Amino acid sequence: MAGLPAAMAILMDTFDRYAGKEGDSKTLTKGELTELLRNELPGAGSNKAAVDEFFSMLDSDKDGVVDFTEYVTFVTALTVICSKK
Ligand SMILES: [Ca+2]
Repeated sequence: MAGLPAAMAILMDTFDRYAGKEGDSKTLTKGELTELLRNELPGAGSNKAAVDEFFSMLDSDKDGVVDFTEYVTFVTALTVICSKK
C-alpha cells in the first residue's frame, strides 16, 4: 500500500489510537492530543504553550475537543502548505 490511501489509513489509525484513550472515542481531548504529539512528533509535546496553541488551532468550533473532521482539515491544510514550499 502506498500513496494517498496509505497516508489516509495512517491518519485515521493515528486518530483512533489516541481518541480512544479517554472519554469519547470520536474526539481528541487536549490530553490525548498532547500524547499524540509527544509520541508521533518527538519534541513537540513537551512545550505546553505550543500544545495549547496547536490545540486551539485544531479545535475550530471551540467546543474543547478535536473531532475527526477538525483533525483531517488541519492535517490536509498542513500538507497543502508543505507541498507549496
Ligand atoms: Ca471541536
